[in-house]
Order: sequence, then structure tokens, then C-alpha cells
Amino acid sequence: MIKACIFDLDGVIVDTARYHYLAWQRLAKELGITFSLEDNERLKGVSRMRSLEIILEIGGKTMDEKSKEQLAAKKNQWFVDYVNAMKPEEIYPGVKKLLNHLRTMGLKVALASSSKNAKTVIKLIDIENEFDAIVDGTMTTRTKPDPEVFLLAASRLGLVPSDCVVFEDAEAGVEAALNAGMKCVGVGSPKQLGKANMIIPRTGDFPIEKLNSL
Ligand code: B16
Ligand code: MG
Repeated sequence: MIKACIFDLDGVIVDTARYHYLAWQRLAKELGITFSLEDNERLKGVSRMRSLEIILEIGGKTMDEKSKEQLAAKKNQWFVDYVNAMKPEEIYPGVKKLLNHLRTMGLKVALASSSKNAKTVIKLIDIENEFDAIVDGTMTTRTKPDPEVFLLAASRLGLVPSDCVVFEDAEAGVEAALNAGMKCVGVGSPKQLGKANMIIPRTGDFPIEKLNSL
């Protein structure tokens, strides 16, 4: 019997994945690196520093730690600027309804994001009070596909992994959920999320009646 749903943030609750892409693309352009939408799939769910390293690998560049810190900070400032211009209506359709529905069924709801900006984002879209537990990139040391963020969320809820279902839009996130011993609903394309127990095009489309047969 499933007792909790754990939601990733970027690309699952709100389309901030688009802002991460825009900011990384801007940085890649400055560095003279060609960075495609397909390359961007490798960055989803992955920490800021690891994302930068992937872009540098794509461009065949190496850099010292200090320069990497400066570039990561620059990208983050652009991301924060995009996010601050975001409107609460940018939350994906049906997400608030789904969160409410799950809670009225007696299920726990948690947020588990790799992003250090997660709290800012959920405040901006006015859902900061909708979760029983919140775990973000400021509380973890290992990035997805490591299961740390999801295991921490389950432990904050006082539950074991097999009680939990994760909603994820990233290949690394699906792997992290499965590595945690949890079920996973992939949100997006089967091309990237093929390992998930179920794939849906949008979070709001989740058929709640299937929760216990994933
Ligand atoms: P930040 P999620 C992830 O969030 C994003 O998918 C990923 O693209 C980003 O690099 C990562 O957060 C770190 O974000 O730079 O804001 O700390 O999908 O796990 O909610
Ligand atoms: Mg995501």
C-alpha cells in the first residue's frame, strides 16, 4: 500500500526546467560551446556543478575550480532572474488538484529536488505549505542518480522506501528513485524515462486509481 508521493520540482511541478536550459545555453554560448536540447536532457535532475562539468565535457574544455565556481554562480544569477519574473500561473495544470486529492486520501506528500533554489520557486508559485516534507539541493551532498534526496524525503516522512512513489521528469531522477527502492512515475517522454514504472505526459494526468498497481 502506497503511503506517500514524492515530487521532483523542475519539470514535474513547474516548467523551471526551461529556465535552467535557457541559462545554461546562454553560458555555453559565451564559452563557444554548442549545447543542444538533446544535450540538456543529461543535465535534468543533476546538480549545478555537475551540470557545468557536463557542458565543459561536451565542449572539450577543462577549467580550474575557481573558474567553475564563477561560471556556476553566473548561470545561477540568470536562472534566478528568469524565475523571479515567473508568474504563479506557471505551475503545471492539475498539479494543485493532484496534491490536494492525495492529501484528502490520507497520503503524505513530499518535495525532493536537486535544486538549491527549490524553496524560492515553491514560494513564487504559492505551494510552500502543500508539503509534509521538503528536501532540496541545500540538504544533500550527492546528486541524482544517487538516491540520497529521495531516501531523505522518506525518512523525514517517517516512511520506508517501499511506501513511496516518486514523480520525475529526468532520466537521472528515475534512476535515483529506483535506486532508492521506490516506484517511479516518469513525467515526459518514454525515450528518456523508459525505466519508470509508468510514464505520463504531464503530472496532472496521473490516474490516481493506479497508485497501488504501479
Ligand atoms: P540549482 P529538480 C534540478 O531540479 C534541475 O532539474 C537541474 O536542471 C538543476 O541543475 C538542479 O536542480 C540544480 O539546480 O542550480 O537551482 O541548485 O529537477 O531535481 O527539481
Ligand atoms: Mg526535474
